[in-house]
Amino acid sequence: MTPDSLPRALADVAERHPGRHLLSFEGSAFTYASFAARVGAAAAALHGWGLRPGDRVALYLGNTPSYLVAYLAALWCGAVVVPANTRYRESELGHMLRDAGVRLVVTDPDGGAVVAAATTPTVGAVVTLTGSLDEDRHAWAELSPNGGATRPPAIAARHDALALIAYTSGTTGRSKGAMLTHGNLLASARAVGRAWRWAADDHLLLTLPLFHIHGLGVGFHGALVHGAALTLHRRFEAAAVLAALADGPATLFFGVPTMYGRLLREADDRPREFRRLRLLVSGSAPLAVDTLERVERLFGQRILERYGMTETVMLTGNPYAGRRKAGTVGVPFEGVELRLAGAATGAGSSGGAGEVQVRGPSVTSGYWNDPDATAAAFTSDGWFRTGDLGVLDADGYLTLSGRARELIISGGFNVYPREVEEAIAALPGVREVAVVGLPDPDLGERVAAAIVVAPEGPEVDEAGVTAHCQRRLAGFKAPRTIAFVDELPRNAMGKVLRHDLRDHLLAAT
Ligand code: MLC
Ligand code: AMP
Repeated sequence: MTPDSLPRALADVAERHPGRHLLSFEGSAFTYASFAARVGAAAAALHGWGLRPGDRVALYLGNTPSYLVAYLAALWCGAVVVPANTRYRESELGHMLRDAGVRLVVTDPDGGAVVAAATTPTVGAVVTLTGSLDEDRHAWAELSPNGGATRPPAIAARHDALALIAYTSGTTGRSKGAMLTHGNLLASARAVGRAWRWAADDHLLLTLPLFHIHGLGVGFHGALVHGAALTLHRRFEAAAVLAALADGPATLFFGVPTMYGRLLREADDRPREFRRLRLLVSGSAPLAVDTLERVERLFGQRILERYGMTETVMLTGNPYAGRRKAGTVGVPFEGVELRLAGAATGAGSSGGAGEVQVRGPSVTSGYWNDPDATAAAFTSDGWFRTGDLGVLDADGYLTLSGRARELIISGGFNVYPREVEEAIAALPGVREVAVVGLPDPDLGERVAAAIVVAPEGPEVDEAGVTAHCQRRLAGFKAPRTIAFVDELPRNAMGKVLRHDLRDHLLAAT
């Protein structure tokens, strides 16, 4: 029978092919069986902490095997995982813990201080994972409050039960938790796998963060449901990736456009040969045609660009065997229905484009604890509104042409201007502020702020604004361009003219 949950997928391969390789990390290797034994021990420990089906567990820790063990162990117990970006600061993490009613936080020594500051009354325990867990499987059992030696509970995960509440920046300045079931996640991983011919002998090089749907839902779930292998890196580092692709076992590599730009810079116009690689994939932000062409020239691989979203998992992709059209995000994955609705207006809209609306087995049922946001996200006939604008060509390929919402995508991380504006507006001496995205050769877009100071207030300078933002927000949300202006451009209704502001900031910097 096909596994109906993520831990079941692990247990199945571990039973049928115990010695098969699953994971490599900094010199350690894990077979499916040795990894499953760790997950079982970790599930027993989490059960010992009182974790029960439906409870929410937040993960705030870096990319290590322990992340993946804790993730599957929580799911094994039937719990719902809330992955947290490790760049988030106290208020961003605190909001997620509060909103999701998180009961248990799993972190590592680097995360301890932020977790301690962010903790909320529902959090009953904080479990801190140390590096030794990656080496010693018995250490997992000792994490249990009752000293270990408990047997793993039965797998409590179910197809229709929630697996993830994935927080994604909201237009109101606070992030919203997209609810995804095991069924949603498995449907996407399988559809993507069929499209990309993912097989058990494939090996993924994964350097994306595990807290976002790209690294977790496309990368890790894909490897797991296909009984395949992966090498995990703590972080993306261009030289290490070029070396690993040249000499290592990887057949697959997935990245955001910023990563491909950095690989090209690192390669410095010298062609490279990658030993076993068969597929490079880009997503999460628009890939420049020039980047695609240079990668093809130097690395001999035409990147397959695909499009997805936290709320929907993967939506469209260029074909594996057919024509990969530069500048497009391809055609819907199996099971995904897509339509373009009306001629949209708003920021970034372009003539003839409509809002991309989707339906399918991987699409969220809505936002946790937020019926208003859920109602607003769906049309009356049940289609999910992505907020992206697109056009379809005669062959059915989608090109994204803008966004109906004010969103900045910087290096693959999403930043909502409103959240940054609210943070800066709280700084004494700031009268008004507007935040926009400017084109950036490395990040795709960078965050820029225009500030009007209050003449009577305390002095405000660039360093002060940056320090203030970095204290309150994840570092990638802090503006990299700050301009002090006499007034913000507004229309007759008083609304900030973001296009004009963007042009002004571009001319001034
Ligand atoms: C890091 N910094 C960024 C940044 N990443 N600034 C703006 N935008 C970013 N994306 C800043 C840090 O705050 C720090 O600033 C400085 O850069 C160096 O930090 P670093 O940790 O050394 O950065 P680096 O490792 O180089 O990170 C770059 C990166 C990373 C591209 C590897 O941004 C990244 O992993 N991006 C991938 C995000 C992702 O997975 N998105 C998928 C979302 S899911 P300072 O000032 O503090 O020194 C999704 C759906 C879909 O979108 O379709 O996939
Ligand atoms: P997130 O909310 O982090 O899941 O980001 C989802 C958003 O990323 C989508 O709504 C798109 O705006 C954007 N996105 C994802 N893939 C692509 C792509 N290939 N090209 C352009 N934008 C993309």
